[in-house]
Amino acid sequence: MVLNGPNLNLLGVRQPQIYGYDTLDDIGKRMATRAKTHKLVIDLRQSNIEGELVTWIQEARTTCAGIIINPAAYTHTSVAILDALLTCEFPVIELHLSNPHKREEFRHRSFTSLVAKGIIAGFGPHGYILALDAMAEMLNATAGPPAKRKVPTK
Ligand code: CA2
Repeated sequence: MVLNGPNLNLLGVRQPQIYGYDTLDDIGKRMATRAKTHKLVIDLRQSNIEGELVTWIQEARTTCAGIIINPAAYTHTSVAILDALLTCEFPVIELHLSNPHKREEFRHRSFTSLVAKGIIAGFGPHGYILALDAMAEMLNATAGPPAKRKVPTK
């Protein structure tokens, strides 16, 4: 599951100098194509509502292999999203289009980082592809050596 927090529905429409020219729809299409090469399927969602993101994280616990999440402003504020992510037993990757550490000090603190396996930040929309590749790698690694994998690689 690929989760996106508040205002990311405005991607490609406002502030392209910070967040790039791609819309979330563009990103979703590129991720879906890339996901096929990894034999994965993505479910990309966006919400401006904290509780909705929490509900989707709970849903992902039983339906998904991992979460890539750009919690947007909730990165820096949401204990509720952190608590929901803490209940997940699969890999969580935190993702940001910009590099929050180059920005205002209040963006330097991330609750999500406490649970994330890894963080990708500052690569714009391409970060979503980097995160997907990293997720595929992690899922393959946890599947064990090729002989023990349930899904054949070819
Ligand atoms: O760099 C990121 O991806 C952020 O998660 C984006 C958040 C910001 O609060 C984080 O500190 C870093 C803001 C998302 C706002 O999205 C917009 C997209 C287009 C136009 C305006 C806002």
